[in-house]
Amino acid sequence: MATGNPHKHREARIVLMGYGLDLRRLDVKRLEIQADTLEEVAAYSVEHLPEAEVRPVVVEDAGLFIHHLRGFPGPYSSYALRTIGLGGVLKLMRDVPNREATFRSVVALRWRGETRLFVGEVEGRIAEEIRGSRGFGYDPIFIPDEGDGRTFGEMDTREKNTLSHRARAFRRLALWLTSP
Ligand code: ITT
Repeated sequence: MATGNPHKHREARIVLMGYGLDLRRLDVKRLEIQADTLEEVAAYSVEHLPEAEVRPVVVEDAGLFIHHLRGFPGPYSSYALRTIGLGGVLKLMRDVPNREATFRSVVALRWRGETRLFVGEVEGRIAEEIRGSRGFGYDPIFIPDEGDGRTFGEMDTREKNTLSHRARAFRRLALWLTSP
């Protein structure tokens, strides 16, 4: 898995371990284009990785889509985090009753000259304030609908993996790899 983010690798590795698959981290900077869909970003990244010529490689592109903001930051999630940060997102959502959001993950596998995409999503809502210090990125402001009201930032990795967009996408990848 080519990623500069060790949290993402750790979460994905735990999911794949459950299927008897080993996921090593390639600490290379993946080429990240700016595009309107996670699918385009993930596919472009994996298709421009020299390592993908010699072994199966995955990259994952994730994003938080806030419904009231018509899907912003979506594919621009890392830019938004670097610029306005969690505080800025909460400010945009101040006194907004519709707090629904979708976290999406697109995993692109490059193997034997072909690209295959696996998608995972989780529905939730944006918290009123920052809660929890676990996880990374938007975890302290995302409350999954199927949880007990805690943010991802208040859950350990195992709990986050029962619900998360990333775990869902990587489970789909694992099922595809292990199906006869
Ligand atoms: P790589 O591109 O090197 O894989 P990244 O952290 O930039 O690592 P993404 O582009 O996929 O990963 O993520 C876009 C942004 O969304 C980035 O700011 C992440 O911190 C954030 N993000 C992604 N997955 C997340 C998750 O499970 N929980 C919270 N924030 C997440």
